[in-house]
Amino acid sequence: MKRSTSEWQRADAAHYIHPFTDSSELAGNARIISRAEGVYIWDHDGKQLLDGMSGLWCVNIGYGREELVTAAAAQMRELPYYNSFFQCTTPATIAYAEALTQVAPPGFNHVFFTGSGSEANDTIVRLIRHYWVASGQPKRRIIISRTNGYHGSTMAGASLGGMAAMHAQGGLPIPDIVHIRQPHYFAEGNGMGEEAFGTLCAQALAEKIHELGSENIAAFIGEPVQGAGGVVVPPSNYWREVQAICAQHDIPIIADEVICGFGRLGHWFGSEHFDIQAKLMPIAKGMTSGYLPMGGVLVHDDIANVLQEKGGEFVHGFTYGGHPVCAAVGLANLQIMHDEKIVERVHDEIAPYLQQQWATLADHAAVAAVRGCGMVAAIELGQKDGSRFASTPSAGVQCRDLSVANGLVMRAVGDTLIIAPPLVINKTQIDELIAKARTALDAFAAANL
Ligand code: PXG
Repeated sequence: MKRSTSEWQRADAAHYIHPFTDSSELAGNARIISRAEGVYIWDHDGKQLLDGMSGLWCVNIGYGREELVTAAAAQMRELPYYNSFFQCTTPATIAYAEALTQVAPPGFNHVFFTGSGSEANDTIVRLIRHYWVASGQPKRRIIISRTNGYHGSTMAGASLGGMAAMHAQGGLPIPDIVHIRQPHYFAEGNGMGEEAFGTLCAQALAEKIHELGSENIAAFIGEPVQGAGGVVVPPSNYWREVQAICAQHDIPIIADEVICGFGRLGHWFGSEHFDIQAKLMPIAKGMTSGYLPMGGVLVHDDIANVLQEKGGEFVHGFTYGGHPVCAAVGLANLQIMHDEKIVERVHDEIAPYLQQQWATLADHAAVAAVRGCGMVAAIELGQKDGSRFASTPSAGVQCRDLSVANGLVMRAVGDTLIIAPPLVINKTQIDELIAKARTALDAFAAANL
């Protein structure tokens, strides 16, 4: 359908309720993205943008990959849909489950498929409590999570998440989910050493376990690096200490790999970067590089075996769980990751280059701090002493809008600018990204400082 940008915007405002959007602010101004290729997207007026966010942290292999189109079309012709209920499944679903467990860390030999990361986390809440009942410890129901974590938008996903604004809508969190402090050094470190701060945050977990009683705790959940919370990279000792505390109390760790999985941190899974020995891993996004919606839960043998022996029927499932077309696209995506050695290339070459170049922005007058890990990175906008700018609109909104106007998609989380570019970005394109980010910062500084 051929329409002008303003015609699309009018129809959008009239009929479409956007997620995470104040529609009174949107008021017919939606950015209409019409096509994409490689690491670039084009809006409806033909303006080209470098996609510094991989869509929404998901288009890891870049746009325009014919292999995925071919895989989807072939699967649709052969078998567009069949379910995994009532002891059925499809070859594509099985092949993808097998291929996923081959790239997962040792001990992860099973996967439960869902339609999204949120559904994966909902599945986990039921699955882990069911596991403890089957293990003869039914009191273990409480899941400990973290403030400012993000685990999805469904009732359980948003409850696991630690976003106050989300809890305020819809009466969340649901019972038996509690939150401890996040390991956000820039925001909460108060000048103490980074490792000391890491210990303080890990100790918050020990204290919570002591308060609630380990016999009542089902699991601890966390993103290896918090994504939506603002690319919060924990102090290097944090996960090691969390791991030890959980081991001491026999509390399984759920590593939410929805963003960090599939090469984002330079390993197949973010857990491997931090040496987290998880028992459950929600996955989504990078499974299909966002070409089709898909999620899942990777289940460690320690849990899968108990469920298989003593769990009986797991009374849970989604119509589209293990969808054969999504599975075929997931398989083609994995094949590209293998053939092009994408994880190795990110680890050895591209992530180090991105982080090295990103770090050069630290000298800018508008930048208080920079950080990053693998293919995610953040800039804290502010004075060198860490204080924020008092500008209106906020520094984050201004810099993000200047960046987009200048041809680079960055995302603002408050006054934190974040990026998560496609894993296939090359060094020349990274140079372009850094130059465009600097231009946006210069324009912000010229208008405000
Ligand atoms: N876990 C994590 C760690 C996520 O980042 C989900 C679960 C939920 O996945 P689904 O597929 O249900 O969206 C996510 C999703 C943002 C933003 O503002 C991030 C996500 C979703 C929407 C917005 O950065 N991540």
